[in-house]
Amino acid sequence: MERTLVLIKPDGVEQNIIGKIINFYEEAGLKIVALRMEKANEEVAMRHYEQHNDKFFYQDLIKYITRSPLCSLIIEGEGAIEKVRKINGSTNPIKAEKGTIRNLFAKSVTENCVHASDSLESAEREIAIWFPN
Ligand code: IDP
Ligand code: MG
Repeated sequence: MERTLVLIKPDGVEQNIIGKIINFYEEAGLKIVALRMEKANEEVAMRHYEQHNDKFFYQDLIKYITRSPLCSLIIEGEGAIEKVRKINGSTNPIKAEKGTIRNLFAKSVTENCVHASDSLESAEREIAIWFPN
């Protein structure tokens, strides 16, 4: 069964909407198969976002993702990668489709509440980063 890595980012945890966010995935018939909560350290954050290390927003992104606890989840289901990306909505909340998590809860293009893997390869890579055991 397909698996994807989701992060409820620090702004999502700070807004007290972990439960609301998880509900979106469960309502879509997806299964939460692993869940952790931790304050990410810089090394893990940098590995997770290594493909963005040349972007203008990279420093802000690392600072944001490490500032307070986040929730990491492995979510399983048929077509889970695409389904979760759709539920999350576009990166920029202004462009996010109505009813998506980012449309409802994201504050800005950086502080957009959730992360989800964008391919089978990144799901495998990201699950190994956040769930090394
Ligand atoms: P994604 O999270 O929708 O896959 P990516 O392009 O992979 O979006 O970017 C990773 C994260 O970096 C975004 O979720 C957001 O937090 C941040 N980000 C992306 N683009 C920008 C930008 O133009 N300005 C500031 N932050 C950005
Ligand atoms: Mg991405």
